[in-house]
Amino acid sequence: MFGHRVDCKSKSYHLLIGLAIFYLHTISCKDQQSKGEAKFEWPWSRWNKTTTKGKPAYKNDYNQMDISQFSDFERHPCRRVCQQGQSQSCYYQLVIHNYQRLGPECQRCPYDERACASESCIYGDGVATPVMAINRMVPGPSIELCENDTVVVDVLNYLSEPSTMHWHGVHMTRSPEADGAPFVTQYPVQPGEVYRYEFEADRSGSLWYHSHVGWQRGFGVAGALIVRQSRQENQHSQLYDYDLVEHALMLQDIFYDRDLQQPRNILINGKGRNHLSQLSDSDSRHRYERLRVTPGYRYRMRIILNGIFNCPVEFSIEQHKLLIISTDGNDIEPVLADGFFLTSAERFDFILEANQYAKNYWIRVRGYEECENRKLYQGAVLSYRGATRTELPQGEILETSTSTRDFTDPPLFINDFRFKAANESVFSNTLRQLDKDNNVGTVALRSLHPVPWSRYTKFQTYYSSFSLRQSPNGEQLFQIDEITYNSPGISLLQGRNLFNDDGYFCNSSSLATQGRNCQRDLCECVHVIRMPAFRPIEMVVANYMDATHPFHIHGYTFRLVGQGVLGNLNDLRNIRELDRRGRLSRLPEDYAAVAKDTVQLPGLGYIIVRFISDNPGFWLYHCHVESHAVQGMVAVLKVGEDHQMKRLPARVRC
Ligand SMILES: [Cu+2]
Repeated sequence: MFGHRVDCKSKSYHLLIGLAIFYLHTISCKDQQSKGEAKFEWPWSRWNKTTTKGKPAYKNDYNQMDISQFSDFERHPCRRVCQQGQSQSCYYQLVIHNYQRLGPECQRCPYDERACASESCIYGDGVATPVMAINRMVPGPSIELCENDTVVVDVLNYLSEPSTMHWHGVHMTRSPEADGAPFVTQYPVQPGEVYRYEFEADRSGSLWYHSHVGWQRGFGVAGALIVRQSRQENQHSQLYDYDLVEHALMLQDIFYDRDLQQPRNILINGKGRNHLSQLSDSDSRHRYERLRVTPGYRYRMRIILNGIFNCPVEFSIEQHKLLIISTDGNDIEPVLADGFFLTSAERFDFILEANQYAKNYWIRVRGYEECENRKLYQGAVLSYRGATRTELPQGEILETSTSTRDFTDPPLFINDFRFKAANESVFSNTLRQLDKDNNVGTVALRSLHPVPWSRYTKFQTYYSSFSLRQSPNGEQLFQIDEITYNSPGISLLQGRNLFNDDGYFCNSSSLATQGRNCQRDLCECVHVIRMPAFRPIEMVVANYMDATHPFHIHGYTFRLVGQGVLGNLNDLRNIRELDRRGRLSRLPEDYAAVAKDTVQLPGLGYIIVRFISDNPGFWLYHCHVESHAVQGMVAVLKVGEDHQMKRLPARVRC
């Protein structure tokens, strides 16, 4: 009891100090504002809608930059064959700046393919449109590391708006301040400023990096982050001969100009045909990405979807099978398939055996949902040594045959986002789906590693929901737990000792305690869900919308133990009730559930994910469709107590 009182006293003491600092801070910010300096938004500022409101001042200021600052890291010393116990310290400089597709640098490219390779030309699909580039590249340069390398990246913001960089898939166990979540783990990097990200490559796999502010990812601020293992540690090393960085493909649905309403194309490594022209796919005036292979060898390929709109894609290669070995950087038991689906931020690695007649083949990407409405698709060229280097495959990209097999044998695709409703066991449903449609659902994939808990582990379950509602003024509000996220004004990790959580945060239970009904009222606040550290955690997330949403959390890799569609019964009240009666089934306890950091939350369906909360901190939890996240489909997981998190200097800032 005594201890408790002391604790309370010290808490209120801290709170008083915190309030005093806030007060002083607000005063000084007001002073600065009156002098016409930086504006301090307090207490709430909406989620970083930087590029949506008003027209930002786009300056083509890259001309003044020192060209020697740019690098594609092709000769970087950390690009090497990984050896056990030989980690390095790796330094990179990323300059983010405004740029243009089909700018003056590309004048000769439409007539001469070789001219497109000039280092300063971003040809894209041949439509002039503003982009945000990294080191004059879209997507940005690939970073290649070995597991356990120490990474130091200076990000120079030459944009005319704030920015941050998120390292998608890196757990940031010892460096939460490098996670790149604006006002959660850091203050945004202001125009003209540099921020140094220092972290350890704490796991291997196909990871990526991207801006976490506004629509910058959609303007092109993203790149591949490939972390390899030594041959001894790599359990799939026997399956392939080559793992080349040029075989990493970043797919992106893009918009034109600053029209953020709709996707206009899908690009593969920033290239491809446009859909404004009537030219056939195999017309030599299109500029496609080319992947070269030599007959008889096996190649590891890495596919990353930098998805901006609700635009899942289907990936396949003409007349080739894909041996799928990894998803989101996590190795799985290999599955031989004809192709796979990706929603935003998901990755698949596969092995392609160059065992077909030596010619050029189409690599095919077909868009669905919002991309299907506009009939968007894209191609790249798989070019065998011996085939004509400049020639394109014959025929149209999507019309060519799917498989090398006989057509009576239906093609097999994995990770299909189009689920079928079923009230029964998810797992038997998955197996039946395998049977009927010959497709493998995400939940049926098997990790190479058993789950890190026992069959007797008791999980603490959190129920959560993704939904959409209309505000009275017609604005679409995307929500988690029927709350639209507002960005705080004080970065949560840096300022955590300066505020009282209960006054600063909200979540469904705190709002219910206050008598707020978020189904009726509009709830907008700093949505923070608290979880204890170092506990087995389970999240059951329901989707109230027809569309699939890519569920993503920072700081963790989780295991997917359930995924299904309940249709009209898919609300949390029903799901809780089903669960209470033991009818919301999970995979068997001994099943090596697939490990992911982003997973499809099916339309009118649900997912069940599990992880051990061994990484205390503030971690974003959000939909990875950019257009949904900027409209509020975001929350924060506060894992552990303030004292369990890394000590960082408390900072407030204008
Ligand atoms: Cu979404």
